[in-house]
Amino acid sequence: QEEKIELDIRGMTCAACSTRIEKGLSKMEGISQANINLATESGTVEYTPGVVSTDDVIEKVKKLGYEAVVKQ
Ligand code: 9UX
Repeated sequence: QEEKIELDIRGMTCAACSTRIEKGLSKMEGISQANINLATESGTVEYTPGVVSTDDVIEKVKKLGYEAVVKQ
């Protein structure tokens, strides 16, 4: 069963940044969809718990050079 999380993302400065994050996340096992919005500095990620965790998602965004926080 997939779940969806909403993220706040800081550090994006051009439209290619959001595309970079989307592509990087989409490549991960357990992630079916990633939509990142530069203008609102946020995004949604659909994932399968047990295959990938929210911590994995945040870590990946950090490795790409941005900061992500799960919206509560
Ligand atoms: Mo645009 Mo973002 O050149 O890392 S891709 S600043």
